[in-house]
Amino acid sequence: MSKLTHPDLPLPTPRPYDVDGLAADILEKLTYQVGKDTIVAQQHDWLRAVILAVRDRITDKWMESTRKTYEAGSKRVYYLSLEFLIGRLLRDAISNLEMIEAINEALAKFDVSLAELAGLEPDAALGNGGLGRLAACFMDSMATVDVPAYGYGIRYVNGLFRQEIADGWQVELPENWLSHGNPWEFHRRESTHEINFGGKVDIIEEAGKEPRYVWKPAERMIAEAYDTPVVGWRAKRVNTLRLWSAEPIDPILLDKFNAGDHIGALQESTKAETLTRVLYPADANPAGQELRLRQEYFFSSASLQDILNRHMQQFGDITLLPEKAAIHLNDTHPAIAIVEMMRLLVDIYDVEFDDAWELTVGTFAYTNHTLLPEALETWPVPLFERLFPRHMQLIYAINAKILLKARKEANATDDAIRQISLIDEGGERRVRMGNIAFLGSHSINGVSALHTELMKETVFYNLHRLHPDRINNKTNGITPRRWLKECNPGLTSLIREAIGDDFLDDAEELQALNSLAEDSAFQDKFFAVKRANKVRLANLIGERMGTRIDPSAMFDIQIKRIHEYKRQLLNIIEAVALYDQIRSHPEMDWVPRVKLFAGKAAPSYHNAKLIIKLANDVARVINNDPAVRGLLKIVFIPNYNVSTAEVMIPAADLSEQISTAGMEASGTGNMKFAINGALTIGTLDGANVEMRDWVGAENMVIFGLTAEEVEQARAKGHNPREIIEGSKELSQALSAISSGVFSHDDPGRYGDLISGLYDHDWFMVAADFDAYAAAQREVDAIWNDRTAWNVKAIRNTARMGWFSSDRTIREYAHDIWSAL
Ligand code: NBG
Repeated sequence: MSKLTHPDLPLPTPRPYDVDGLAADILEKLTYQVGKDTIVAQQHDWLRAVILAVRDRITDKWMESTRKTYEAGSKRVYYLSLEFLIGRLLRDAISNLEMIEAINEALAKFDVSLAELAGLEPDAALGNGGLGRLAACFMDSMATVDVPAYGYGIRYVNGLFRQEIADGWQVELPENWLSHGNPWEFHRRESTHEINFGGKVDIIEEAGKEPRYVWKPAERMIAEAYDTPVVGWRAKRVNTLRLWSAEPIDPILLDKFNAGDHIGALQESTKAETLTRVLYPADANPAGQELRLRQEYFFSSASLQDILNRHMQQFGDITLLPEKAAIHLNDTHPAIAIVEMMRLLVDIYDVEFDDAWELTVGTFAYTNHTLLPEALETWPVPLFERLFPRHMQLIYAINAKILLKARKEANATDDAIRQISLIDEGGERRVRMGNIAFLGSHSINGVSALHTELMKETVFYNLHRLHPDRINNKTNGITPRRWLKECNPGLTSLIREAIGDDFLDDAEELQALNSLAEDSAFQDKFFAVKRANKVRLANLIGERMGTRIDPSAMFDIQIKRIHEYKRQLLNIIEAVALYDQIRSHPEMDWVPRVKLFAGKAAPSYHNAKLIIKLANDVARVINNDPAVRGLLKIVFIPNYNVSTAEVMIPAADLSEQISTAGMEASGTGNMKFAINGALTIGTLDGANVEMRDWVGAENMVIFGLTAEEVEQARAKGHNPREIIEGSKELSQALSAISSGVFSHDDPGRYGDLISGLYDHDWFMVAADFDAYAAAQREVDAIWNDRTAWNVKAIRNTARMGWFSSDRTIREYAHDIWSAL
């Protein structure tokens, strides 16, 4: 038995949590790790010292957790994700370790403020949007509910781009989150794996034996691990986020260097460095470039080699894999891991092909995050073959096996066979990653009830018929630590005062607030907290943009990636219509509103970038029109990220969740707003549907076409022109935009955008406009009855506990991973 299974060697004495012990430790880190004297230390030095001191305490628990997992021979969960949108870690870690006060006091001894230091930490933005943030919430919840887990991903040097707004347009700049180093991570120079690309496959035939296939790659590099420990609530468990970085095998080719080719000498380094340099900035649509495919394989292969090594080291029996490891694919991005698993099992571990397939399917599970058909990744066969010749052979072999079975056992029709195949043969032949992910997994889940049902009817129609037991639903959730406790300390202390601390361990205990919803003293306090959060946001906007907003106005917020299906355009057009109304009817009692937008557009997504420009153009005109008398203000906050969300969400009165029904798989921002006491205006899309079930239809404002109605309208071809001409408000707003009222400098700027609405209106902006405008006036009416508004807001907080990612993770652990 190895030392790993008999850990009788001692662990160090855990680090102290008392104020003096902490202060001594921080000072020690500052001196010996950062190398600074207190009298010259800058804020960044203190930040580093504090992080190192906090990390030590996490590390103590990490060792314990790891030993526990080894000793118990527990099953481990491996969450493979190309994105982890983590944000800042310091406050989160201190909160989960329950040492906020102690650290505050310890730092006070040096006259240093924790809040100030925490604000200096860069955001780790290794993700685009919902999918990446979900992975980060899941890391927190897996540690919290005590699932032994590893997150596996890429350590991008440049995370999601920094967005600046120049003359109203989005400008992308590199984000360098590592510029001051990353004190959270441990660089594991010993945990490396070789990753190969290209070349050819040799077939070695010996009499009486199955032929062997030997991949002779053309390119080789190294994947090196960086580990960040992730601590769960009350430090119950610490798991590992392991991010891979590419390194050259030969950092410098000396023969080339000596021959005077100084640039060529570095070519291996450059190649490796490029691989893990940037996160692809496309959200919910495929990046489609060779480098992206290389990234996908690079991290999948490194992770699988790592997983199999660990498994064999501990259990010594490859057939135990499904019992001891659950590998989860976060979308199709790591789907190539299924083929890589087959390669490792068949070629390296000498497992029979059919047995290897059974082990693979038993181990893998896949979450689908979007129905947009164009977002299901596919790769041209020639590209795939060039980079992964052995994998291509395996794909053909798997495909033959599957199609034969489908024909024989399921009597699949020719058309069904075409849809099931791993290769798309219509036109240029392409490898279908969605089909690989589905067929190589024992569980395929959607992320909301509606999305899961639509998956069965649309993108996976034939695959679902072949395997009717595989698709299941796991409605998304959010971690209530970051998205309630830490981002909204005011509300958290109010709730603790009112109902005690149980909700901190089980968010569903928030239900106890229901009995206080009608209590006017509680309403006043709830309102006061919201007001303070709005002041905080107003200050941030003042500082960052020099724009003044009035905290007594309604804060109406839409923050998320900019996408046509998310319909920021609908929101802007409604603002234009409202602007018109306010000017034409100055006598009416308009509700003062601030409409806040933030979000990034994929750099290549033309219409999304135009929508950002439109928001800014409209804002400039409306905000400067004295006839509006400040009743309507529009603000586009640049560079939306996790930290900005943490300030905006607690300050929201109204949450805009207005996607075209059937198109938003779940949404998770919707949950964050509602738990912080915002009312939702939204369509019956994604998780909004289940939110309505939980918070009650009377506490949300739902409008617009249902998914079924959208489907019907598209099928029968609706007539948007007629709809627009039938709505005076809408046609006026559209003609103002398209005639250049908001773009004097370039009157034709929005011509195409608006004529798209007349011509096809794929996203049902025109079709839903009247319903949306009416819903907004309903919102105004509720706002005018302050008590009614407060009651609804409180009920939102009280009834959102089910949307905790702890609940989601427990469901994954029970139903998919068998890991609890
Ligand atoms: C996104 C969906 C969201 C969903 C998140 C997390 C992708 C591909 N999908 O609706 O658009 O909330 O995933 O599941 O980014």
